[in-house]
This record gives sequence, C-alpha cells and structure tokens, in this order.
Amino acid sequence: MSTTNTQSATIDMTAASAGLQQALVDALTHPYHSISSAWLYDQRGSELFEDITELPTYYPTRTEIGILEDNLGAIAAAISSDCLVVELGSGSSRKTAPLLNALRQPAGYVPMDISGEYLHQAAADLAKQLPTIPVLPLVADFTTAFVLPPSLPAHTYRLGFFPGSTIGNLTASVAHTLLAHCHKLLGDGASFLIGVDLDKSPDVLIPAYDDPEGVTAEFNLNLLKRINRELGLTINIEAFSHEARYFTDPARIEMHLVAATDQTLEVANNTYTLAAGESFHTETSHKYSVESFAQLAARAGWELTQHWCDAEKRFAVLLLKAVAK
Ligand code: AVJ
Repeated sequence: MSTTNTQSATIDMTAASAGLQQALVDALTHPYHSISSAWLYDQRGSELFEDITELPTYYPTRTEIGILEDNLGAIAAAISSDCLVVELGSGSSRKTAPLLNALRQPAGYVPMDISGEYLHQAAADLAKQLPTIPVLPLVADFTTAFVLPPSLPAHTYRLGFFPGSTIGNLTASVAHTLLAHCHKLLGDGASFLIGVDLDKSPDVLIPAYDDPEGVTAEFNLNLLKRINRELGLTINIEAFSHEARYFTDPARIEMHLVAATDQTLEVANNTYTLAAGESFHTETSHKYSVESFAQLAARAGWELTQHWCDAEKRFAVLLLKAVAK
C-alpha cells in the first residue's frame, strides 16, 4: 500500500464510501447519469424503505404478504418435505416465519443478505421463533456468484425464496444470470418461490413511487444526503427533486433526481456540471406479466408450475421448478 501524502487524505474513507465516490464519478463522467440503486440503502435509506412499505399507495409489500397468507396451504403442499430454504436478500425475514411454519418438515433455513449486522439479528430472532429449524445465516450479495455455507443440515431438496419483487431492480440480463446461477446452486429437484410485481396502469404505479406523503422523495433524496455526508461534499439538495417515471419496453418505473437549475459538483478534485433538467437515475423497478417472467425463468432452466395473484392482479407469487438438465 502506498503511503504518500496525496493518498493519505483518502485513507479515512471506508471501502464503501470509496465505492460510492466511484459510482458518483462514473455517473458524472457519462452523459447518462446512472447510480446503482444499491446505494439508496444505507441505515436511513433502509428505514425509509420500511416506511414506504406502510404507505397507502405503495401496494406491493402488503399485497404480497396477503397472497402468501391466503395461499400458504397450497404453497406448502407443492413443496417437498425435508427441503432446505435459501432466502435471497432476506432483510428482516418477516415473510419467512409463516412460510417455514407451513412447510412440511423444512430441513433448515439459510437467510442471505449483504448487510451482516441486520442479518445476524434477524436470524437470531427467527431461530427463537422456530427452535426446531436450523438457521444458517449467510452474508453474501445475491448479484454475485455466491456459494452456500460449507456445512449444511442433511436435506433432500432446496427451495429458493425471493420475495418483495427485488428481482425487479435487476436488468433482464442480470436477472437471467441470477436465475441461472440459482438453478445450478439449488440443484436437481429444486423449487424457487419468487415475488414479482406486475405491469399495470401508471395511474397506480406512479403514486406507488411518488406518494403524496413524500416518503419516497425523501428516500431518493437521502442518496444525496448520504453522498454529502460520506464524501464530504456540499451538493445543494434543495436544487433536486424526486421524479418517478413510467416506461414501456421493458415495462418499468425509474426514479430520478432532477436538477432544477445548473449545478456544479466538485468531486475528488474534479469539477462536473449538471444542466437544469438533467437527472441522476437512481433506481429501476421492472414490472412483468406472469408470462414474461415465466419466459425469462425458462431461459435460465426454470419451469413455472403454479402462481398466485391478488384479486386485482397487481402482484404475483410464482413457483418455479428446476428443469432437469
Ligand atoms: C425493494 C426494489 C422492491 O422497487 O418497489 C420502493 C424499492 N423504491 N419505492 C421497489 C422501492 C421506491 C422496491 N424494491
């Protein structure tokens, strides 16, 4: 490691902040200013997302929980006993206890999340609630080629569980890579239970991502506050406004932070400008149909066997089975 004076100024920066600075510089050096949505989820961002899930206009979380509750019996009946449950991006694991309770003798539960602290707390809480099921937390990023913990309880099959329509944050190509990796990792006879938000009228979608209470705006603007705090910058947050935009082909919501007036940003001794009306694109949330998602899954070795929706067909929970190779 170099110890020159010019580098010592950056030595206090954590690895995460260095990554954030790189993401910001990348966004500013490209004509289209895109920043990965992963940066939205610092401590405050995660809290704000939890608040979003309670908003009247943000239907996905409560709709998915309703679908799972209403169909637990049918879901459990379709999944073999002695199955190891692997949850991707488990977070608070709040949708998992009812599922594990309903399954016939699950062999164990592997909650997986990128945030270690959050994960271990959630895993400990769950182990208390379900003392007979071995819980083996795994700190990993599901967008990489992750592997399972080396010593697992004996089991016959594996079930992937990926609720929340988190897969919607991924582009079709990254989603394909993830599904193909899980097909390999979960092995023969595996199942995959996955929550997918369905395409619908922008009259419903836009308020879900631009609520009258302004919580989603705060969630989006928190990225700039995080950047200012972690990178020691002075971006004028008041000059930016939150926008949710709906697009087709592929169907998606995009979140943007739009500059009202020309902005000059000083980052790592370089000056960048953002003209009035230009934006940072901070998140994409893809919307599928059951058929379009089934096609994506089929290309990655998964066959749609059953699915469950709410009465208004806003959200779907899909059960996929691994096609034998
Ligand atoms: C956590 C990615 C599923 O896309 O609906 C909610 C994130 N962003 N409101 C979604 C989010 C703004 C959410 N996911």
